[in-house]
Amino acid sequence: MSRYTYRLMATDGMARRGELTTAHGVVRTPAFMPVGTQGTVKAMYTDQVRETGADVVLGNTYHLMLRPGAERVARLGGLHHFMNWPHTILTDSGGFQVMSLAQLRKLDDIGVRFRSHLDGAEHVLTPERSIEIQGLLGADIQMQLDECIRLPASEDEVARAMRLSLHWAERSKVAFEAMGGPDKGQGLHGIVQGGDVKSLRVESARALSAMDFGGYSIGGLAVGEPQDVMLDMLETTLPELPEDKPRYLMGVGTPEDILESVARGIDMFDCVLPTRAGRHGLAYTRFGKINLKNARHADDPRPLDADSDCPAARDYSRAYLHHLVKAGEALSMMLLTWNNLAYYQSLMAGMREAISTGTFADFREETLQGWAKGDI
Ligand code: PRF
Repeated sequence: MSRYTYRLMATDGMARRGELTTAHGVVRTPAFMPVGTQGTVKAMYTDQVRETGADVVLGNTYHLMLRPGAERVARLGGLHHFMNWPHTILTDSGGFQVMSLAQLRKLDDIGVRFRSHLDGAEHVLTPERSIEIQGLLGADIQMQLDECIRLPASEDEVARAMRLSLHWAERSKVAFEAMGGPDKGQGLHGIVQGGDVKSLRVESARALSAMDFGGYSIGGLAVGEPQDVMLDMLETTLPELPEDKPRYLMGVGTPEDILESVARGIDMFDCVLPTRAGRHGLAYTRFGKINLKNARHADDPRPLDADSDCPAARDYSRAYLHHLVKAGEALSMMLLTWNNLAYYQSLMAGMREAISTGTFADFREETLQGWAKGDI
């Protein structure tokens, strides 16, 4: 059984190329993890997700505990088997989703009490129960329960949530070890909070580092603050984390956010953007964003990207994609999701290669120029 280990292979400036090993395979970093909230990356077959170059997908404690239920998934052989994804799975702990989706939330030291957005039933999520659920699902990479504050927020409120998250980090780690997570090759991440307050970010990162987690996640960003504030927080936070552990920026982001965050030392990302945008007629390409709803595509015989390896980008005209989007056809969602995930993965592969060869600065410049030039 492989243990959860990270190996730093090359650096270029602050950017890092590495490999994360889990019981279900190797994750090449910097990595983008497609979001599979309900045990499916929406509109994609798992084989297809793999073929785009994904080494890991994300699942959600909150959704899966409510439906179909963590104990049921465990009885059915765990999430890998249930969704037919034999590679690495990372799960979020549920706190963030409770805050954005559940009703009548009540949070205290013990945990968070809430009503399901599906049927109104009452549930309690504690740090221990979140770890138990992630263990039942069989997640290779697990997250502590935390509290993420939307910005702008008062410094007192940010400090309170950060300290509560630290307290929950300790309890999560005790529960994870008691459950035998390390023996199963699983890893647990502590989550740095602290909003847009540098001193609180530093305090959080130092306290978590002292607890010695398998990896570190950066939470509480991309929650309403401008991009330069987010990047500033990364510059403050990352030097406080151990170099020999992976760093995961949660819920980020646009291709540009990812490029700029890799430049500052982030190793892992997840975001609904490529999948959600794909279901709403938006394509991400090396020429920037293309909105297929726009009538200017109605007579355009060109594919999204003739040089792409992805059939969705290469083998269908923009005119056809425009037609499918206008007609509300399921195939438009399938093709655009496929294109977008393939583009995100090619961006990650490009960054990994550039870091290995010491050409990250050039890659960054060329990529930004490609987006700026547009799709002509
Ligand atoms: N905490 C957790 N999940 C998250 C976040 C967080 O702060 C974010 C914030 N961008 C996305 N997903 N547990």
